[in-house]
Amino acid sequence: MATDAGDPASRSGPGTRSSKDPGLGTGRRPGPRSGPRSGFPDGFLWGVSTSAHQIEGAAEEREPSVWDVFTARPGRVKDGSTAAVACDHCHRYREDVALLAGLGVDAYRFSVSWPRVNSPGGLGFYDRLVDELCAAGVRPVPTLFHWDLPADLDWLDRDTAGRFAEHVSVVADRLGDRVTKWITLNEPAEHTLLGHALGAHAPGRRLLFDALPAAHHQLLAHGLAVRALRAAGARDIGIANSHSPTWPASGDPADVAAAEFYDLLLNRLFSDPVVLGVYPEGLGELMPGDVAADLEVISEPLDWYGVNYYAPARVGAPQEKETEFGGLTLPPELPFSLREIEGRPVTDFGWPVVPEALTETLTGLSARYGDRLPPLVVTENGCSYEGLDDQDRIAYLDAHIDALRAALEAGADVRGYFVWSLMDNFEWAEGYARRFGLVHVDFTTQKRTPKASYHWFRERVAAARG
Ligand code: IFM
Repeated sequence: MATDAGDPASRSGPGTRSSKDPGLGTGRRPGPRSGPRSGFPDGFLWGVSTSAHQIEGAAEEREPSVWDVFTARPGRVKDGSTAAVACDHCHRYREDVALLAGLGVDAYRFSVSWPRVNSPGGLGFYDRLVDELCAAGVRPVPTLFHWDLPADLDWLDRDTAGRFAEHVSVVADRLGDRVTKWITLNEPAEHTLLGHALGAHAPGRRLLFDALPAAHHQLLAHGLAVRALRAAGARDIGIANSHSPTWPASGDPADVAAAEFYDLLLNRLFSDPVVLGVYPEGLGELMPGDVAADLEVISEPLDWYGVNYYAPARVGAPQEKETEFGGLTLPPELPFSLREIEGRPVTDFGWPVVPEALTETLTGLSARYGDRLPPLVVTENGCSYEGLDDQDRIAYLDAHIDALRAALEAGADVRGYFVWSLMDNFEWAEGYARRFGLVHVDFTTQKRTPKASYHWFRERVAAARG
């Protein structure tokens, strides 16, 4: 196995615990599960996340997705790369599962590629992966859609929602004897905004508000998927929605109104229908079809609600000209503008590090939805930094885990935390330039090397269980 447990990068860090390094491959340690002493409830789920298109490679063994079409167009991915090989995970999954076992996590969140499932032998890969995870004592938590839509489908078509439910039934029938925890969709907000409204992600459309049907059809697909999973006997179902607290750029009423609208569009557009069965004010009218009937489906009860959190947004009144922000080109037609959050460290991606906004997200969701909100799980949290001795990542994760604990203390019902990501991977329009992994991947040799954060996270999890 091309790992390096003896890497000097593994030996120190701000949060490094003093207990003896058990080395890779040890698996989960015996002893008490998490308990009140650590501040985390019994059964709290510790995990890491990835997605199919970002790690699997083996593109020639599956049908194309919208991302293959998008990356083939010049200039769409910053370093000109594609995910054709990525981490070659399809051929190296055993090594990657050994890394998960060595990390001592309870669960692994990965995604099932719909184009691969449509291809001969595609489901067999997930069969083998799930078997390997179960044998290693790591609970498989598949996401059923993480942006890699089959190239011949389109979220602007209502039919895609029904096709998704069929795909979900096929996957659940094959894996449901070993998989008990499921995620329907990953971040429909980003897939709508970046992929359909601003054109920065696949399928590369720049429709602005005409992208809203893509959001509605994904939400409908989510509800139909919940029904399909229940029909297949699943009892532990969630969604992974992104949430960013939205801070007005100033107290000026125009900035406050713009921030409120941004919150509606990026956060509540995706949580209100799922949790409450309603669209936020003014947005339901813009959706296609029999919206009231669809909302019944979209609000199928969930067992838990997943939150992907990275950073808050600072939002101001619209600007008169096109602006660039965080690699996005924002047209003046948008009723808001994005502003820098000053005075904070930033990741290599330029995202501000604001751990207390995770507390705000979790407590804010609890306050808004009260008894209607199922238990929360942080399904993604992480940061991009270079290097094997990634002390900045350790500091980021440590502070965010503390922020999660603060939310627990404030009464939020949070049942799990997943780091994004197990290993460096294809970061969409950024290509391989952003490294989010606990494990370094050399994309030339495919050598995996656990970073300092890998060793640190293993100890952090063990201490939290203790
Ligand atoms: O890499 C992505 C992931 O696919 C979805 N959530 C955000 C991550 C970091 O950008």
